[in-house]
Amino acid sequence: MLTRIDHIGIACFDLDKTVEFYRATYGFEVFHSEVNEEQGVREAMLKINDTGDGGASYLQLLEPTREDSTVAKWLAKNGEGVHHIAFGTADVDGVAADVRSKGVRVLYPEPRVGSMGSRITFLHPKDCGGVLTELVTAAKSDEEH
Ligand code: CMX
Ligand code: CO
Repeated sequence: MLTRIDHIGIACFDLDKTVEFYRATYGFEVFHSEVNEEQGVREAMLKINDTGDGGASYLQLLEPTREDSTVAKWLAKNGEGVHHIAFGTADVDGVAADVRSKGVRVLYPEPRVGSMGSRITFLHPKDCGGVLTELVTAAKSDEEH
């Protein structure tokens, strides 16, 4: 079951500048930042609200760390903007299997490591009406089980 919007992923050329825009314009502060070498991104998570299912909602600001990363490729083609949406679930494996059985391409055979130790996978945008869609199980909900 999908229980919330975990985050909206926003691709940018300059993470520090984009963080400053969200701070100055809306007052959002960086809750967490990290580099995910596997995904080829430097990222900042801006927390928008807390929910009761072990996760929360965030904006995920993404700057590519290398030219051959998916985000660098996307930025070169589209410029800055909304890159993907992510739904939260307590069971990323179960939701991925369910969605796969409905004919939607799930990009990874097994979930990989995402922000803050979460487990993530992606659905192909061409099977989702042009929307790159991520599924996330927050690390915190795992710990609580
Ligand atoms: N949203 C919507 N459509 C997208 C897209 C996106 N973010 N990225 C690519 N596409 C579309 C392209 O426009 C292209 O469409 P056309 O053929 O009509 O031109 C098609 O998908 C293929 O795109 P591509 O540029 O050739 O890119 P690839 O096929 O090499 O990669 C994808 C696309 C989805 C497989 C790849 O981006 C991917 O593996 N994404 C998942 C990982 C990821 O995005 N990581 C960064 C975020 C990390 C995080 O959230 O933690
Ligand atoms: Co994401």
